[in-house]
Amino acid sequence: MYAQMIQSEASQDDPQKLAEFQARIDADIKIEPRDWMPEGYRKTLIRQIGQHAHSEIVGQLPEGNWITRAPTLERKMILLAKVQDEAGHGLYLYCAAETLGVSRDDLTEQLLSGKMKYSSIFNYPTLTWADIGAVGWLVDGAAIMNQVPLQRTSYGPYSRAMIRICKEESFHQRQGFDIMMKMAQGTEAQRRMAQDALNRFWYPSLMMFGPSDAESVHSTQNMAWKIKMNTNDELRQKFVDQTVPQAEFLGLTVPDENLAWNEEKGGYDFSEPDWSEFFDVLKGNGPCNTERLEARNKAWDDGAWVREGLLAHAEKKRARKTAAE
Ligand code: FAQ
Repeated sequence: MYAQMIQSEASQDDPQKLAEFQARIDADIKIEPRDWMPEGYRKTLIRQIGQHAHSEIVGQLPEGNWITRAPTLERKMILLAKVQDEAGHGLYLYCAAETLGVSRDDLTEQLLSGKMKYSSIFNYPTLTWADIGAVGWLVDGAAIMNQVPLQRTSYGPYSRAMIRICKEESFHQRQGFDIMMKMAQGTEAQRRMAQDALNRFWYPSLMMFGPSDAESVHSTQNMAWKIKMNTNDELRQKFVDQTVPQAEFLGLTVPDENLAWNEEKGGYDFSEPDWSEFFDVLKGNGPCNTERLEARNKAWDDGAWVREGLLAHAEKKRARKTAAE
């Protein structure tokens, strides 16, 4: 509880402290766990890092679904390694959140009870092997677009976790693109599966960047605090500009009739996702929300004996140490 230990409530309104804090942010000096920080900064970081960690953990489920059905031993090994990487990312991020005075158990409890969010994208199903290509290419592609700037985020532990995570995510994106290449250059049926995966994952991937800037609740304050480095729409535009030529290279069609290069802005014009669908998924009504939470709750319940065993072992060790003293 570092942050809570050193911050009195009265100091929260101290204009000098607030000004000094903002000056550090403006000078690109990282904020570390023991530094003074406004309560709002701490809370929004716990929210964002916690949601990010949960996304990595829940994000294992759509791909985990295909580990036993990967088409070759090599593909199975690659997918297994990728899913394990996502678990690792979740753990770094829970550790980063813990430095802000929240416990991992608290965060887990809030995920399992549906109080805390995770990325909307993981509420969509992976129906075919091509979907695993689309997840790596588009979902990891969108994740990287968002996370590369976060390497410069103002909170030290989050920024350092991002540096490590981004290295692994770029490998994930390439393996997804490689699957898409094989499918797009394969038989007619494989090419159709690749196109179908792109059709279904395109708009949910655009939604990953969050609502439009006009609807975003946290962007203005979080950009001033350099928790967020870009707006949701800026990153969405960059993602479209990067991904459309990749789809063309694959010989696939982005499912958007309004997609057109705009010379003046130096980027593509494109259709907005269906935002009512996005907010519906956030409310718990996506195709897989119930299934995802049930799977995480089951994993938690099935692991009770491990936690009990570890606690009993720790208690035994503590008792032995006390007896020896
Ligand atoms: N899904 O005011 P804003 C990955 C919520 S990692 C669900 O714009 P903010 C790796 C938002 O929380 C993917 N909820 O919010 C992987 C807020 O609600 P609240 C995760 C969303 O925070 C790949 C409300 O809407 N990445 O994929 C979403 O400023 C493959 C208003 O929105 C991160 O978490 C959404 N898509 O901006 C794993 C990156 N968008 O909390 C496995 C870090 C918005 O007030 C396989 N996070 N909301 O109730 C961020 O950069 C930001 O939090 C944003 C949202 C950009 C996601």
